[in-house]
Amino acid sequence: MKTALITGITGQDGSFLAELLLEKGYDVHGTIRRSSVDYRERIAHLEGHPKFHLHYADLGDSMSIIQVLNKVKPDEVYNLAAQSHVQVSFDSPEFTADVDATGVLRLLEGIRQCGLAETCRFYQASTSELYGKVEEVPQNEKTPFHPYSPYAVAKLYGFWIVKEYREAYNMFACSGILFNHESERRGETFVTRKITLAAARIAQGKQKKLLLGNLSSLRDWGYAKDYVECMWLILQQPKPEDFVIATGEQHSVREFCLYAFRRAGIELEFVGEDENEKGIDKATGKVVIEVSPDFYRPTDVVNLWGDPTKAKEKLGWDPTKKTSFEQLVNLMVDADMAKVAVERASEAVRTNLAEYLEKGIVK
Ligand code: NAP
Ligand code: G4F
Repeated sequence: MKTALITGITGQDGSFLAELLLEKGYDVHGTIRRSSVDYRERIAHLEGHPKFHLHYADLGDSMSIIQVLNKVKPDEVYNLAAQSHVQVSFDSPEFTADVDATGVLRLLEGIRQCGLAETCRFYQASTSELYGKVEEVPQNEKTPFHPYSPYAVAKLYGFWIVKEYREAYNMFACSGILFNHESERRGETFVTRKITLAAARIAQGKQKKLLLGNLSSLRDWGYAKDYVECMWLILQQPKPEDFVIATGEQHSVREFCLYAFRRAGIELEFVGEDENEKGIDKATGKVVIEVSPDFYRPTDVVNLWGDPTKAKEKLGWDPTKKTSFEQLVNLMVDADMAKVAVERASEAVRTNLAEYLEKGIVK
């Protein structure tokens, strides 16, 4: 029976990967950070499982990493921990570099110093952001990198240090160059989730408008649950290699809005250009989407489109047999429609309660 250590287990991908590995019979260990609020929502359903274990560790803290590696002695390490928000990396570039670049080094060196280099396989959560200001379309494993944000520059270091440890110390260390992958568990400030939540709230009369940045940005969006399967497959190969994981399909932010609002029951029409572009509810004529330069980035990556041929051939992973773009949008909107409906119900209860308290009906 294998033992896996997942850093970033509380995140979108960490939670799906933990589920997958538990299903495969692994002993699953994850690292968490202390926080003053509860942030374990995505893994709460796994706590109490006999093969699920959590440890405090931070990628900024070598001692905590060494301690957990020594204790767990994993057969596989999946390094998913990161400051993963591109826009935030412009505000916190040094923190992003410490976690997303030096953090990878701390983990690799920790594996070596704990005497696990020969037995432990290592997966690094690399990213299509490495292609940044893209030099060709679509992008594959041979496309030159041109990182275009502090996040991408930090992740580029992570990519190269993994390659270095593979070559210098013969470690089974690989990077998955994953294109954007989303889900009902996606953080609420990434564009897809921001749109599906807003579509649900606007459809249920809870929000009036959605403010977005660059509507023309193009992404290759897949479903996170399908992508964590590739992380595992990459570590089961006969030799360590890097892989692009993508759907091979590209859509704009504007198009994502059209599909999401339609699923929520609102037909949209876009009018105007650039900062004056607006999304209008065709049925009511109301403006429900506006562009705000607050969400523009100093440098924006606008043309990501992955070529998953190598993954298809070597991993046997075929994105055409996985969740489609429309299915992804639909499942996200459906989950948010349900979430918002409950929010409304509990809010209504609170409102009624306040009223009842005021009238002395409830004491
Ligand atoms: P996410 O939801 O933002 O999760 C990030 C995880 O990293 C969280 O568990 C977070 O813990 C943890 N973390 C942050 N800083 C840390 C630190 N200093 N020490 C230890 N843990 C830390 O991200 P995701 O979407 O699941 O992505 C997983 C990984 O894949 C990330 O490395 C991301 O950069 C990369 N990636 C993502 C995509 C995508 O489209 N989702 C595409 C390519 C690559 P807290 O809960 O405590 O904050
Ligand atoms: O959803 P996003 O914030 O994701 P982004 O920047 O592509 O990064 C995500 O995917 C990467 C893989 O390529 C990961 F490595 C990374 O960790 C993260 O998971 O933005 C997507 C696009 C951008 O071009 C952005 O400018 O959407 C555009 N956008 C337009 N309006 C917006 C908004 N992005 C956000 N977050 N919020 C907006 O209001």
